[in-house]
Amino acid sequence: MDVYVSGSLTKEQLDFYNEEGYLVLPELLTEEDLQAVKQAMSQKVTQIADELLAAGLITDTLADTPFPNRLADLFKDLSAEEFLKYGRSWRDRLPGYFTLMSNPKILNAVESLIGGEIFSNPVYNVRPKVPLVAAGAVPWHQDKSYWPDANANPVITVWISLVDATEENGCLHIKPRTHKKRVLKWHRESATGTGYTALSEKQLGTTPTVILPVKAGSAILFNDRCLHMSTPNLSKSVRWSVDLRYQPTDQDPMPQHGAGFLARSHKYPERVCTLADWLNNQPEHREQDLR
Ligand SMILES: O=C(O)CCC(=O)C(=O)O
Repeated sequence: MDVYVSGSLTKEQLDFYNEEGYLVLPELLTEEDLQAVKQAMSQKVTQIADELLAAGLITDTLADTPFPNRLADLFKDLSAEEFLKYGRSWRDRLPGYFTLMSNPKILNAVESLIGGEIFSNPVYNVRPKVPLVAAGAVPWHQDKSYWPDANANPVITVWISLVDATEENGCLHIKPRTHKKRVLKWHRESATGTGYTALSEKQLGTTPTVILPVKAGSAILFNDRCLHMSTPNLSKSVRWSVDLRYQPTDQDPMPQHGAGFLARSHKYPERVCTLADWLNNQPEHREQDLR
C-alpha cells in the first residue's frame, strides 16, 4: 500500500476521502492510546456523581461501576433535565483531552489531508450520549453551519468512539459526497431544546445514508460540509465519543469558540503547543504569528 506524500493515509484512503467526504479508520487507537482521555472523562463523572450525591439526588456514586455504564446508571432514575444541566457535550480543559488531541496517529492521518502545519480548532466535544436523553441524538447538519463566516477551509472532524458505537447506542450516520455541497440553510433544533443546527427532511436530497457502526478506538474523519447525524441511544450504557477538529495553520483560528492550538509543525516544531500552554488557554500558534 502506498502512503501518500506525507502522513499515514494510503492513496486509496485519500482518494476515498476526497470522493466520499469521509473515511473510517477502524481501531486506529489502542486501549493504551485511550487511557488518558478515559481517565479525564471518569474524573468528570466522579465530579458529577459527587454533586448528585450532595444534592440528595442519588444515594450511591457507583464508584466501582465500569466506565461504559457508570454515567448511565447514575442518571437512570433522574430526568433528562437533570442530565442536561451538565451539558449535552463537554469541553473541559483536562490533560487527557490534550493527550488525545495531540496523538501522533491522529495527526499523521490529518497530515495526509491538509499537510504538516496543523492547527487544532477550538471546537472539540466530549459526548456522553446517555440512554433516555432525547437530546443525545444529533439532527442532520453540516459542521460548517456552526462557523458559516469563518475563513477556514477545510476543517476536518475526527470523530472517535471510546466504546463500540452501534446502531443501538446511536452511532454516526453520514451522507457521502455531500461535502461538495454549499452550506445549506439550517434551523435551530427546538424539540429537545438543544439548539443544534438542523436540516429539514426535504434538504437531505436523495443520497443514501451510510450508517457507521465502529469498534472502540476507531476514527471517522469527515469534511465540515458533509451531512451527518446520530440516532438516540437505545442501549443501557453510554455511547462515549469525542469529536476533534483540525485545519491548516493559515486558516481562521475562530477565537470566538475558544483557544485552539498548534498541534504539529514541521516548520516551527519548537512552537508546537505543550500541555502547559493548552491548560493556560494560550491562544496564538498560527502561522502568521510565528514569522
Ligand atoms: O457524536 C455524535 O453523535 C454527533 C457528532 C457530530 O455531529 C459531530 O461530530 O459534528
